[in-house]
Amino acid sequence: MIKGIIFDLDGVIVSTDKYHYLAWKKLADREGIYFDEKINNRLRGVSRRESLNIILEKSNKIYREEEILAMLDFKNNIYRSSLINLTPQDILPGVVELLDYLDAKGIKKAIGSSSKNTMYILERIGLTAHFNVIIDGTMITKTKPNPEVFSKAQKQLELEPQECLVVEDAIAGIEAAHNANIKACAVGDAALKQVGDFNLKSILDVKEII
Ligand code: B16
Ligand code: MG
Repeated sequence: MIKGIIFDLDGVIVSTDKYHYLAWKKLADREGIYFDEKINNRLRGVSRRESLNIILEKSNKIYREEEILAMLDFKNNIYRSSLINLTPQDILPGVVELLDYLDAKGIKKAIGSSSKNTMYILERIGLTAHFNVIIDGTMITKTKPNPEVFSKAQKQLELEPQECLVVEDAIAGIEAAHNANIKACAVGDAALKQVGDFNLKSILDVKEII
């Protein structure tokens, strides 16, 4: 029986993925590195540092550590500036209805995100108080597909893995759920690629599974 749902944030609750793309694109253009939407899909759910490593696969230049750190800051500053415009209207369709439904059913809710900007994003969209547990990029040492983020959320929910479901848009996130022995509902890019245990057209289809 499902007693808790662990939601990824970016691409599931809110479409900050487009802002990540635009900020990385600015950095790649500045550095003269080829970057497109296909490469961007590999960054979904992956930490900031690991995302830059993937982008730098297309570069021949060897960067010094301080240059890497400066690039991470450059990207995050652009990304943070775009988050200022986030409002509750940016919550993805069906999310609020699903959260209310889970409340009515007494099912616990958690966030399991790789983002170090999670708390800021949740505050901007007014959803912080809706979650029993929030695990984000500041609380983990290993990025998805490592199971750390979801295992931590599952333990803090005080549930067993088989009592939880993860909702994810990233292939790396679906793998992370599986590595945590938790079944995964795929939405967005991951659903298109049919990598979930359940591949959903709408997040509201979670209602049919629990
Ligand atoms: P930040 P999620 C992930 O969020 C994003 O999908 C990924 O593109 C990003 O690099 C990562 O957060 C780190 O984000 O730079 O804000 O710390 O999908 O796990 O909610
Ligand atoms: Mg995501």
